[in-house]
Amino acid sequence: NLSLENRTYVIMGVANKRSIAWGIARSLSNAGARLVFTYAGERFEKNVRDLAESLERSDSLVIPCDVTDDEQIKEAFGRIKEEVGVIHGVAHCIAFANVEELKGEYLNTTRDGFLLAHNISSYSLTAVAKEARQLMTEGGSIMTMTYLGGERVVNNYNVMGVAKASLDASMKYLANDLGKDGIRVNAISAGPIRTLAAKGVGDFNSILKDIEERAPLRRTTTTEEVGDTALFLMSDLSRGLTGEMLHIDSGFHILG
Ligand code: 0WD
Repeated sequence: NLSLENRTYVIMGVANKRSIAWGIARSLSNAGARLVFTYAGERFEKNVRDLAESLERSDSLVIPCDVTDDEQIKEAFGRIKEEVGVIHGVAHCIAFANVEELKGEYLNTTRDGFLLAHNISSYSLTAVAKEARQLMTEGGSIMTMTYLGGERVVNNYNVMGVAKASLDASMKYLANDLGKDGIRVNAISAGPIRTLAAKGVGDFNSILKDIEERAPLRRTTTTEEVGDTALFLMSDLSRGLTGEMLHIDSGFHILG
């Protein structure tokens, strides 16, 4: 069933109340889960603590974890092990690229910008899965957030699209590695949502408008829709699903 009672999930990537990670947190929390939040740096700490305290359960753990630093990832999961022991899943909702490289021609991507986007947006899933596996002794579910721009060209998405393609492939290789431990790995490909990260993408408003006009459901995606799909992925109802990408995008991806 859909209940997550007696289970603990790590939510990575809440920046503010518009974050997709926060939509996921609310859905999992409503299903009875205990949550651990990780945040990128000090400037996010208060936001994340305030949001965590607004949940019905008051036993959330809130800890720092900048995913560019292997030591911080190790320390974060070490603390999670001490405080909660076993975890049942991780929601990886983290991405970053330089804003100057999210417009114009992809060709202008710098080596540093390319590596930065791939480091934070793609490699981090692998680094996190490696630590999480050790705490997922009862099996469970790891999920990440991706976007259509990794499968085909979306104007201005540029280096982030290339990083998402790498993330999507990592998700499959991780699913293959971790399946034998009863750990499933999947991705949600969300339609565009107005968040802090989305603000960096050039001409984001026209992307949203196109969805409203042409997507089968004729509306943009909400963080609640993504959250409820994450709940499915974290629950036993999805026990046969791994290595999969689910498009929660009002059906936009089927259009030519
Ligand atoms: O349209 C959208 N908003 C879509 C987002 C459509 C499809 C997918 N996504 C993806 C994003 O690419 C990302 O992977 O969903 C994920 C979550 O993004 P979001 O909710 O749209 O954006 P936001 O609320 O900004 O959360 C992303 C967070 C960061 O926020 P900032 O504002 O700093 O970019 O990723 C985290 C941080 O909290 N983050 C990091 N966390 C740990 N270590 C790091 C880092 N080094 N860098 C960024």
